[in-house]
Amino acid sequence: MTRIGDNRARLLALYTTMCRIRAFEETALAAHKAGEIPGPLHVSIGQEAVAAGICGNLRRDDRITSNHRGHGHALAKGAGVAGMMEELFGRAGGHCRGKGGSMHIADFSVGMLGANGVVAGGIPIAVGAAQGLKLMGSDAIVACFFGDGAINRGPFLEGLNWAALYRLPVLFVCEDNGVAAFTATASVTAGPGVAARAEALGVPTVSVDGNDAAAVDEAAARLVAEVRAGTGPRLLHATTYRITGHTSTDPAAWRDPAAVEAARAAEPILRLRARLLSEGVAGSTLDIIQGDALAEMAAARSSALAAPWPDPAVAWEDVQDIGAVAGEA
Ligand SMILES: Cc1ncc(C[n+]2csc(CCOP(=O)(O)OP(=O)(O)O)c2C)c(N)n1
Repeated sequence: MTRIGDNRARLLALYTTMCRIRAFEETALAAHKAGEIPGPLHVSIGQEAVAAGICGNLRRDDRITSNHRGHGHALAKGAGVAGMMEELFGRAGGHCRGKGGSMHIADFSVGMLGANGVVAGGIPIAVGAAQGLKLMGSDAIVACFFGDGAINRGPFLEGLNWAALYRLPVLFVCEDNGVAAFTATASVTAGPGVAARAEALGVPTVSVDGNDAAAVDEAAARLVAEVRAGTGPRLLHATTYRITGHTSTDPAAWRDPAAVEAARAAEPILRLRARLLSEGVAGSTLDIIQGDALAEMAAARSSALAAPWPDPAVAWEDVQDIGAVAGEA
């Protein structure tokens, strides 16, 4: 893939996606604080470059699976903002009719197979989807997002093993923010980490600065092409930093304030902005992109607040094993 000539457009597209993710999550946090959203949110502020860089290299018919911190993945893959916001607000027009909330947003129309509250739960789903695509003779691929905490769960081993054995079209993406909820991941992880584990299973791995959107984009372009060509799974290890606490109710007092301050200075949107400015893009152009993103999300918040609640009669629809739930088993 040649980038000469279209490089600035690519960077601006990345910037736009990242600003939209940041604006969505900041708006959602404000709505949560105002009591408009039931249940906590897991936001990805500081990690936006990974979602934007990967999904910018995917086709609409490619699939993704996500984790509990999935707003950015869904948005970058093209999920509708109104449906996402309404889902957080528990309204009938949400992508999952208001039943899933923040941790379970799915939008099959754009290949977003679902966020997932179970750590590592998206990995077998991605592998199964990839096997289905391969059986159907499709050249679509699956990008599978998970955190560094997920590599200590069984589905990581099972999923990578199966994908490698059957040469399935999966790009595994480990967003390594150094913590699993509140715990330093290194303190609970044996051995050298995710890349070594993947390589041991024969899954080629690339490591990248996950706060450098252009670097993620470059790496993703190459890996997506390899996976699409049928060479089997690949893994991208993207190091990043989650600026906020674990959930919207966590003030993150456990964080080292100096580390947070350093992370704010090195956060991916500011970094890409600096690069675009240095390449001659006007600051006013970037301000407009940011302002548009904020306006889009503010409008989605107002609409979600005014949107109808689900009919209580549908509460038991979409529920597995309904007999047991209703006490009839
Ligand atoms: C199977 C399972 N075990 C425990 C939890 C509780 N839990 C929620 S998020 C989380 C940490 C996940 O770490 P990571 O995937 O690195 O993402 P992070 O939240 O740190 O960004 C844990 C242990 C869970 N949701 N699922």
